[in-house]
Amino acid sequence: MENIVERLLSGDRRALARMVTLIENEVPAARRYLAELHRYAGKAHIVGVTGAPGAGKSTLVTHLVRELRRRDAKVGVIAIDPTSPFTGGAILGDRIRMMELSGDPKVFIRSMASRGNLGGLAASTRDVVRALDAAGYDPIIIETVGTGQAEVEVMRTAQTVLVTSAPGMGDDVQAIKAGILEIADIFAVTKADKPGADQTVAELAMLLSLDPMRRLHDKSQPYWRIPVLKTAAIKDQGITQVVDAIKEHHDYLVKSGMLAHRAQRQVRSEVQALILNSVVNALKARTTEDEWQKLVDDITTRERDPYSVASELQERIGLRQDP
Ligand SMILES: Nc1nc2c(ncn2[C@@H]2O[C@H](COP(=O)(O)OP(=O)(O)O)[C@@H](O)[C@H]2O)c(=O)[nH]1
Ligand SMILES: [Mg+2]
Repeated sequence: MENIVERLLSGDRRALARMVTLIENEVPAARRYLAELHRYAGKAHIVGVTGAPGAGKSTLVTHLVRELRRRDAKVGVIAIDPTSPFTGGAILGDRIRMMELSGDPKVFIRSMASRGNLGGLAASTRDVVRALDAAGYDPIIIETVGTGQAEVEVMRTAQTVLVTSAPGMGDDVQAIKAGILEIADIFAVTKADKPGADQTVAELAMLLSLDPMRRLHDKSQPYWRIPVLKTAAIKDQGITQVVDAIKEHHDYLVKSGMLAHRAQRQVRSEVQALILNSVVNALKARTTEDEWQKLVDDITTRERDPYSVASELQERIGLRQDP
């Protein structure tokens, strides 16, 4: 049998699907394959689509994929389900809608369950992106709900982040204020066929005008002005504008040197995360849950302190003590 890496690189979709499963199941061999794939990746534009549940992300993504196909792109989609992949009506709806596209050999769609620890989801998403990228998919779209630290972490993998917000979801604008604003490169007010879309656009534009970077930026440097676009996916309106904005943002990232800068930052955090992960795994392999519980109890009852416990455990996994 030919090597899975070679088959993936030659465009075999089954090999790619298999690789994604290996990544999801954290099969140790996956790392070896990914290490080989690394040098073939790095070409794709990675686009994150986030927003509250029901904001219209999946519908928008489906239409974006259609438009990208019209432009002859080979598109990858990673949809991160907040629940298990086989439950939930909305998610089933997503799957059916997206399945229409998955008959297309130049579209690869995969949904991943957001289980596991905080760093785990971001790491496996990054690995799936790497596999799709090496297989020649470009752009790669990652859809995830905009709530929770794990999702924000996932969005860091993206080079361009599209934040969606539907009209009449007042809390949504609040949520955006609370943190998503910093990661947004493009805003899309979805369901613009419904009343209140213009008001949501105005609210977002207001929020963006408060962006301090806008005043602080060096005028001689390229500057990205975050666009607020309106889409009515069910009427196929505003889709080409979003695809154009995604492309323009990519051009901006290249010209400003931000793409290279972000790539460097990504690599730093990835290597650190890999080390951290192996330390945590080594610790888990050498301590039983009972023992761990006992230590936690001792610290909470003040019989022991966290520093000496950490030192002891560090030593057990062969890590040098802090100076
Ligand atoms: N009126 C209207 N409804 C939409 C539009 N886009 C999506 N929806 C509906 O909004 C609901 C949630 O959409 P979905 O794409 O699953 O949202 P997600 O949870 O953010 O992925 C579904 O019932 C969609 O049919 C739109 O452009 N206009
Ligand atoms: Mg969805």
